[in-house]
Amino acid sequence: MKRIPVIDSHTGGEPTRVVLDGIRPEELEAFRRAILCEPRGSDIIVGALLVKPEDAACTAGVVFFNNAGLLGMCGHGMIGVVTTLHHLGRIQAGRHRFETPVGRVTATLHQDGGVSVRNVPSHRKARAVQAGCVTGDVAWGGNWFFLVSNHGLDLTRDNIPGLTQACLSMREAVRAAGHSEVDHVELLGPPQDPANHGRNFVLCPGGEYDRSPCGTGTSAKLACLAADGRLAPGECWRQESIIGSVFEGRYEPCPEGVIPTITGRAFITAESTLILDPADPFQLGIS
Ligand code: PYC
Repeated sequence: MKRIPVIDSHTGGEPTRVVLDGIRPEELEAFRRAILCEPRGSDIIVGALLVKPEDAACTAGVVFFNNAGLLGMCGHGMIGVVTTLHHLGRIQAGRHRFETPVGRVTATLHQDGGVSVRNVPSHRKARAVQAGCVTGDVAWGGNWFFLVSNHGLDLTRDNIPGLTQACLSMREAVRAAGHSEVDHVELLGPPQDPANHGRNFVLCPGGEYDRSPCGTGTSAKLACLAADGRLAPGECWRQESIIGSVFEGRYEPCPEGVIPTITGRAFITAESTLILDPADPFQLGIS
């Protein structure tokens, strides 16, 4: 039997499963779906494998993964990792550095349990790209996004199946328009709560939607707002998700574009050990 200790949390409704041990980075692809997907989990979980950092000044290296493959960075996931390490007594309030496959990020754990993630440099690559019947911006926030405002759709929970289908078509169209790097689609609209500045619906690469406002998606949005001169450095942008959870975003200018800082909060939901029994025909997940 293979045993994999994990801690589960959610950040604004979006789950993170932190793998504490039992998997070497080179084994991750073989066990990725066993860790996340049915029958032990679901397609919406994002995994975070903790690895030894190359730089000893970093708390850990983190490899994020989902039902479709690896993620560059993950904002909600990093908030989950910091909350998990604090839950385990491995870190205390203060600043902590982490290595990710797309660069180093700094996370500050606040006394009230909130976490601010200073993300990798983010930028808008292309403005007003025509993709089928919509136009949108292609931007990097630690993952690649196609951000669309003129979709004409209601950003409401009862419309999630329709939003999902629309995003899948838009992703195909923007890739066909020459942006093959795009794997996330972010629909933007007005907030439901007037305390916030915008609402989003983010479709992730494996066809599931982000329950949180998406840390890397909010970073891509900040890069676009900065490029359009619509948000000043240091000014707060409150991004609401499709289920109403909120991240606060701010940016500092940098030569590549902006360095976003995203603030949110995670809650621990489970401490467990996954068991992979060689006699189980579905030990590696249901594919
Ligand atoms: O918070 O960056 C994020 C994220 C990416 C995919 C799911 N959540």
